[in-house]
Amino acid sequence: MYFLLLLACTDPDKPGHSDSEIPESGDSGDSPAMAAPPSLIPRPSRMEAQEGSFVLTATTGIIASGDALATAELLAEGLRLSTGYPLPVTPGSDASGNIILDFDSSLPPEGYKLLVTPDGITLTAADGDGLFWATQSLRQLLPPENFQKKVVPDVAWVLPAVEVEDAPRFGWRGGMIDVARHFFTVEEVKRQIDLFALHKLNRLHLHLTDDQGWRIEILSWPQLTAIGGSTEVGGGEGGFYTQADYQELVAYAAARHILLIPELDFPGHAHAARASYGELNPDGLPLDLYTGEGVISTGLWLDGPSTRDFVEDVWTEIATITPGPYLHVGGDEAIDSDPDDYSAFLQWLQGVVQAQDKSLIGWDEVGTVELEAPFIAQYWWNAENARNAVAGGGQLIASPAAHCYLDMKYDRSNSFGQVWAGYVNVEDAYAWEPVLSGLEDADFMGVEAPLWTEMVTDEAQMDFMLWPRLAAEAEVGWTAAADRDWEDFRGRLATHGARLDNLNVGYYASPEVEWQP
Ligand code: TNX
Repeated sequence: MYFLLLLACTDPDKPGHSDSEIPESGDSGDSPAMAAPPSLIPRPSRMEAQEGSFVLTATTGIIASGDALATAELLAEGLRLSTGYPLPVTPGSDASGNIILDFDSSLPPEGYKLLVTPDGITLTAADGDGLFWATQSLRQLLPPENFQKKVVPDVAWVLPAVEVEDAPRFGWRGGMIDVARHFFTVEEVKRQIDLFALHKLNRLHLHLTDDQGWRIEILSWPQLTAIGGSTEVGGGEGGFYTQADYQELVAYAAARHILLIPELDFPGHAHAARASYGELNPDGLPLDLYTGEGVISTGLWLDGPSTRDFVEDVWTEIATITPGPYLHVGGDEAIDSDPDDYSAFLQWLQGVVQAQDKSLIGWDEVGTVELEAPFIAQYWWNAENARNAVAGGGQLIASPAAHCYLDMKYDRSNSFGQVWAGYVNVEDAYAWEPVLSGLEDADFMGVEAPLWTEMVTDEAQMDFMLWPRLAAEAEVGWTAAADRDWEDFRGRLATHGARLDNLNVGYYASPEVEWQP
């Protein structure tokens, strides 16, 4: 049922088809311009190529009203930059020569229909998410230069006529950025948010605290950032987000239909907190800051008289500025805590989270604890913990290190990256099934790929580790298992590279892919 491609419209040898002819304006019905065959990532549920193409011109308008307006404006803003066209957004119903965005309540959550004909383009969805994802597909149908941030002259802005009907397999498709080991600025994170959106990823998990850094302002405990945020792995100057910065990221992500998930990692990985406040330590003295690359996972002093007040305070402040329903409490590698103390602490912590009307997420170790449903365990290493979590009424996020840990090297040629979970090349990131045997799709919220940053020091290295592997993970989370095929993905990725190039993404041009120039 998939890919009934009628490629006649893209045959360069057919009379009247030449990529040197740039249409001037207006009606695109029998445009001479050549459209590339549709090639979308993630792969949609159904796509049928049609005869002809649509040409975006100086007279194209975008038609939307009500709840569709914000998405229409974002689409217009993006396309104005590269095309230089006015692309006015107005209410109305006349699709001819225009791009029309509208709602259709019969479609599934986050799903959409995208119809490109020579006369106009129609995007419909049941909800704002679906409409936004439809615009991301639309942009992938345009020439890759549409991703530039400045006007690109002499491009025929042609889209192949096509009918797409699409909806995701999982409602959770995410990436995690560890801003604790190395700090990344608001602007750097926003740039990745845009890239997430392009791939229909809808969750950004920020790992905000770890042994080497505390990255979020806490008004009631200001030394967390003054001291704990003052450095990072390697001893650089570190940094932190003010609460206003954090809220700016939440809003920027939300406008792109991405939910931000904050993580404060306890009871392990708490060295930066204990270096910031003496009262979190048995001898009353703050620890020395830790700037090493290796995992030490200093535990909280669980019996300390201030420790629970501290944890409750920081979570209360974060919950107040987090509109989403999830708080990620960490819970991994609690090597300093005895299992009973760990359980008691996690159960207490779930109460703190519930008091804020939120749901708890933790790394798979929380599967060893009897928690109240609903809760979510993020499966990264121990499948038995993950299964225990499900048996206890929890759900899972699939992040198995061997497929999802984007701090691993792709292959032997890479000069930096971890190898403890093996190499993770693009095929490893793509060709895996998130649902553990014996469990069901419904046991899984979805898929998330973490980028730990002990070895990732700057934006260029972040780009290299995330892309194109995160595009592979996005398809694992979005596309039905039966519609996924590595050879097919590899072919589409070859085309996708030009999009990433136009976005100035320093991705790893893995030799697994025959990248198109
Ligand atoms: C394990 S995964 C960790 C992190 C490290 C990562 C390095 C997890 C929950 N904990 O603290 O950064 O390995 O690959």
